[in-house]
Amino acid sequence: MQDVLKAFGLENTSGNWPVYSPVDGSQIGAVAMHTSNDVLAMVESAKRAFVAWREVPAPVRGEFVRLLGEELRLCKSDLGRLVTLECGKILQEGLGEVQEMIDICDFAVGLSRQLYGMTMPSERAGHHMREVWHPLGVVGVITAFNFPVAVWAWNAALALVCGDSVVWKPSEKTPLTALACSKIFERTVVKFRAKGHVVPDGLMQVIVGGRDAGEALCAHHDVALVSATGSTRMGKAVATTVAARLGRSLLELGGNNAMIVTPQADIEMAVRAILFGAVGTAGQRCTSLRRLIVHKNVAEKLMGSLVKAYEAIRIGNPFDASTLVGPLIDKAAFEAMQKALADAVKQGGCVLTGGGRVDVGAGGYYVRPAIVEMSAQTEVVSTETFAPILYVLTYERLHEAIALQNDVPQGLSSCIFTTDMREAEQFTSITGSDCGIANVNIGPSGAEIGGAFGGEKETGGGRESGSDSWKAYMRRQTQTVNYSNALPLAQGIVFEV
Ligand code: UN1
Repeated sequence: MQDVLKAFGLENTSGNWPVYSPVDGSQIGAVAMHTSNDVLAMVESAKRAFVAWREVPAPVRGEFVRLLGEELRLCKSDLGRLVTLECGKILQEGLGEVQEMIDICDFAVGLSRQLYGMTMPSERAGHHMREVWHPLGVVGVITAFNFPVAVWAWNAALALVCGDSVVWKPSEKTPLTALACSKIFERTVVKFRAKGHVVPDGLMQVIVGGRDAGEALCAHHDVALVSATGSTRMGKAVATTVAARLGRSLLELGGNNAMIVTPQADIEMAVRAILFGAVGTAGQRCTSLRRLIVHKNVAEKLMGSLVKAYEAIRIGNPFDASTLVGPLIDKAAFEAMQKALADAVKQGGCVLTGGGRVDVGAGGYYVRPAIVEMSAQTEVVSTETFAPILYVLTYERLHEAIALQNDVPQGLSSCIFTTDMREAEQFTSITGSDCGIANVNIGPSGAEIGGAFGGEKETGGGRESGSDSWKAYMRRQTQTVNYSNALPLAQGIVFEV
């Protein structure tokens, strides 16, 4: 384990905040927590950095992000392993997360030569109207433990090509991966400067802190955008604080993602997708599959194969290549799972498999993923529990299944398994899924970075990563230039002396 920390010079960290690995519960380091005053100083320096960085031409900023992507390629294996060590996801997923960082860097590099504005015809002769996108300012990024590095990269890669500076508050459960990213960033700065380019100090800073530090970041009037990923409860607090000063927020919050399996589905494919979606990352993705809405005619067949597949899942050390499910992040996550299971039973549910703690011969909270049959979409089913619990409901008519799928407070990701194009089109139509993401014959998790990522309702409405999400990191200016000798007014208004 130590060698992974050594790769980033983090083998001898010290401070008042201990850091534990969920793999075996051992302490792997300690960090010094920043105070709210530290946050104020960081925002000040980020503001100075922004003022310099915004003047660097966007394609040159893109060159910086290209080098960042190169650095990430060089340390993909080390960083992937550190992610596994600190947040417990299996190594394949740890590496996948770093790949997601590399992908967004590539995307942002291309974007740095685009950032397109529009021109539009003016109603006035000799006038030119256009829309220009300018850098926005300091971007505050708040991330969760479950994607400790990729979500930072989605935000940072875009913010940097857009000409912004970044102050990042990672989860206090995963500060070491954040410090590793900061080292990777510094290596990039050295290489970029060696090429003769200017990078202002303070362009990207990491706050190691708790709730008070996050609050100080959100409340600061010099933070133009707060991009926050985490629970709906956290998002509501962030949104309120940022809105109180009329700042901008981009929220990517809880999901309660469903899959509809119709009688026309390829059942074998559905089973594989359910496994990855519901037990992958030990059910700790915001896109994890939490609800299965299956047609009553195929329920028995599907559930038979699924329970069998669940019972064969290898649970254990996330570094072992054969493991599919690693540990939960901590004891609190385990307790939340047990509480949800008890509530589900009280609300009429029947646990078909799993739910208990698994002894893998090390510390850590390892669990057997659970499937719970429900007769109704009760309160516990409508709540996001960050653990591998899959609730199963049945339906008879597709519109009922879609209504069930939409009848939760969250609106992140959704999917349907069917080979019938009518069903697939109905699901993705205006009257279909109300989520930000709607997939056909693909599970709800594992989105590519090219699409806009995020969801509706209590998921917060923000969009990150691909498509035109970059616009959130810039300010739009409408410009009208009069190159004539006259001064005609819009709407034909006459205003003569
Ligand atoms: C998250 O869980 O916060 O689509 C992000 C996915 C990943 C990102 C998940 N690309 O599952």
